[in-house]
Amino acid sequence: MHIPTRAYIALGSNLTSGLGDPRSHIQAALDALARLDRSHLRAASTIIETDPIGPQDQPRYLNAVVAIDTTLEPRDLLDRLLEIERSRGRDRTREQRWGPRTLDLDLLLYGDLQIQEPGLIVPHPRLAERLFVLAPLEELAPDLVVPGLGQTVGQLAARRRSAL
Ligand code: ROI
Repeated sequence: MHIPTRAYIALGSNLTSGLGDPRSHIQAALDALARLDRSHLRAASTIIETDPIGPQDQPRYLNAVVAIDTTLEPRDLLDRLLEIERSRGRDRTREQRWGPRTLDLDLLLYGDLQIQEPGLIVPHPRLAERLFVLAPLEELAPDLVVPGLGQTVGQLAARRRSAL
């Protein structure tokens, strides 16, 4: 057993499906993350309602961020996240880029690792642009310095707010 790594995961949903509405998708994801193997859920932000970024002709989103401590490798963690998405009916092969989704789980940060692999870029490449990620992340970790950016989450959020 090695030492767990603190990872941050973003949750988003703006679509009702046969399985439920956005709040139920977020709740199901939180439950699944709380049960994740080789991992402990350490903190969950409040669930916020946000205007869609990207195409505007879609419903508002619910967004949240969680912190976990995990001994899963990044790729294994990503696979678990995609599995949870699929359990809520998400089919990434049949959707438009930046369109509505039942459940979106993004691996934002994995300790201080920087990873550039097909399908797995950490820190998440659009983290600093997205207040719907920065605001809930700031609740959990305002003083965390984002690897590669050299700024804290709080600084990035403030910068983003003043750019709006
Ligand atoms: N906009 C908001 N507000 N929240 C999201 O989670 C979200 N996810 C997306 C795009 C389409 C970029 N817009 C979003 O994937």
